[in-house]
Amino acid sequence: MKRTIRSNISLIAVAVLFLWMKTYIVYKTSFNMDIENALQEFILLINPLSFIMLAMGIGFLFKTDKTRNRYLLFTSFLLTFLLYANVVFYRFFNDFITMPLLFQTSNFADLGNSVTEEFNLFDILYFADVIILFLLLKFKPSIVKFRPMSKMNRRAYFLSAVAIMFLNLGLAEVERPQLLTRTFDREMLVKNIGTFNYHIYDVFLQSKSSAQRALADGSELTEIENFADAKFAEQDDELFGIAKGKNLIMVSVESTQAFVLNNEVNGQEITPFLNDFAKESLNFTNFYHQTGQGKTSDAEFLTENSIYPLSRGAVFFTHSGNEFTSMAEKLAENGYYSNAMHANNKSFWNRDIMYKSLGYERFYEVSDYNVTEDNSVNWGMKDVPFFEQSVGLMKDMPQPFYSKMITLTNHHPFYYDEEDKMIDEYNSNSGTLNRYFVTVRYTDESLKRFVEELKASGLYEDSVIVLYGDHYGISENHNEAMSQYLGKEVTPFVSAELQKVPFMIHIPGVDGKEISTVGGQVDVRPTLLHLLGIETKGDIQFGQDLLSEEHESFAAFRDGRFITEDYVYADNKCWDKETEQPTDNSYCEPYIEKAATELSYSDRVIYGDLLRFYDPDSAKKEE
Ligand code: GP9
Ligand code: MN
Repeated sequence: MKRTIRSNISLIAVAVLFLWMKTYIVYKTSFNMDIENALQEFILLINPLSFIMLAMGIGFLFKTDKTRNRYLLFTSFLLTFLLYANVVFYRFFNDFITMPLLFQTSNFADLGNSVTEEFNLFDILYFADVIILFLLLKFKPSIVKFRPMSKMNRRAYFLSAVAIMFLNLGLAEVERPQLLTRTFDREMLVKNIGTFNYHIYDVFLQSKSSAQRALADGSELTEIENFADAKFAEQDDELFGIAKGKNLIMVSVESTQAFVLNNEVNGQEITPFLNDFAKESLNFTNFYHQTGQGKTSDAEFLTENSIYPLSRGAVFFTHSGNEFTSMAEKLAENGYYSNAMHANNKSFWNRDIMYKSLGYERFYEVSDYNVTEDNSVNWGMKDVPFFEQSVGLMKDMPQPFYSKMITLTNHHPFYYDEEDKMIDEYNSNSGTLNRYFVTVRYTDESLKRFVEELKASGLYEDSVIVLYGDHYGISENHNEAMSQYLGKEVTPFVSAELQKVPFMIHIPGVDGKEISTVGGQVDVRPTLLHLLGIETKGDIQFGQDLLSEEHESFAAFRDGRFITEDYVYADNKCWDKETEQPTDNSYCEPYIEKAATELSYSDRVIYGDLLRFYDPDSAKKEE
């Protein structure tokens, strides 16, 4: 009896079970993953299984016990080693290993030291199952005997592995829509698809971009340089350098669309502070976001580089190893202390890595803030304490500084604490839109308090304050409620116009002014640098200074739509801005080509990592 039970334990089943259970235990003990509900827990439990089954399943193909045993042991060891490497890395960096990170050789010196300090004698426990498997195979091979399977059973084994993978991906999609195309946070990826699949996905992203990069050479850049030079809009002499030497504080205001400005809900003003602040600022009233799937990070990418983000995926993830000539870097070269402030997990949108490529000297992230249950809601720390603590940090910064700040409270699903509710919810069939007004109002209040604190600290007079909306907050899924609010149908024209976001530049001592030229986030870099008295001629930029006489009214969206002075191109139709109705397509035709050329040049810069061939000094000499 005893004998049959023993010989019934299949070696492959043992190898799978050991590694599966261990991975789950490691998830629970060595990584700090927030699990919010039973579904997430279930996903976490099953996510390593399909990969492990497939990897160990290869064992069926070996003909002799010896080679098969070696393969299974080696695979157990290798996968354990990968898991363990992540554990050690996580102890220090609170993050998972990525391929671009392994290629960032300049970080290796720091990394080596931090990693060796994180080893621990008890870590041998991570390998316990591999050791047990080894001992069993060596001394008690009869216990874990390989049981050959019939062809049909083997097929069933592989089919169930694939089925589990699809179940996992399906559940992950429910839990986090567009998980892979948007490539959110790495923690979220590991939580949903599992650590092993995550590494495969990461290798895929890496090899794809390496191939495109490898095929590129410097000659491509010349064509793009010519394009950028032809596009350059000469700065206005009177405005150039008007804010020279001042600090630059740029706030990415989460999910804030322009339609809330100077508008009411239930008779209550939605953004009283922004409405006043706009009057004291250079206020751009036809400014559009141009983001794609990378959302907030795409807005950051656009404003920093004056290059478009990608049409799929987030460039912060896919091309974080590229060379850039960002605003942060340029300001640092001009004596600024460039930094970013955002009280969220630093690896969200791969910021911890991308910010280094963008040349920020410091990233003030969640661990730099005092975040408590009380001062958090929805996605994390509330905007009021975020700004309050940020001013505290700013007081100690060397001046002039450039701080890029990102708010968080007004984020989908727009949950708020009752105590922060300053206006009533709207009443429609969309809870999202109803709550949106309340959280926008809260963020407006937080900005008001921020400016008050800057005044109290003495920083206000020495600082240019820039506010921009990162992207839409209300998607087209809420068109019915939106049309109820706007009192008109949300046609493709209205939808495109809803992509307008606030953009205001406040310069102490400079009168406010409304500027109605059509522009977008891609125009931010040259506009701001020129105000700070820094030339951008010769830089590879796809945007233009919005304050230049030569600025052309135009904003291309990442999905092929665009806006001109008089027309909106959406849903393959040309809409007349005045009548808000479709008109003859020929009015838009010349711009269709223009938008496509511009976006494709921009994509080539990213895919080919072309800025690595760019030499600013030689560009200057040629002038
Ligand atoms: C998270 C925040 C939100 O750190 O920037 O990102 P989003 O989902 O808006 O792109
Ligand atoms: Mn955002």
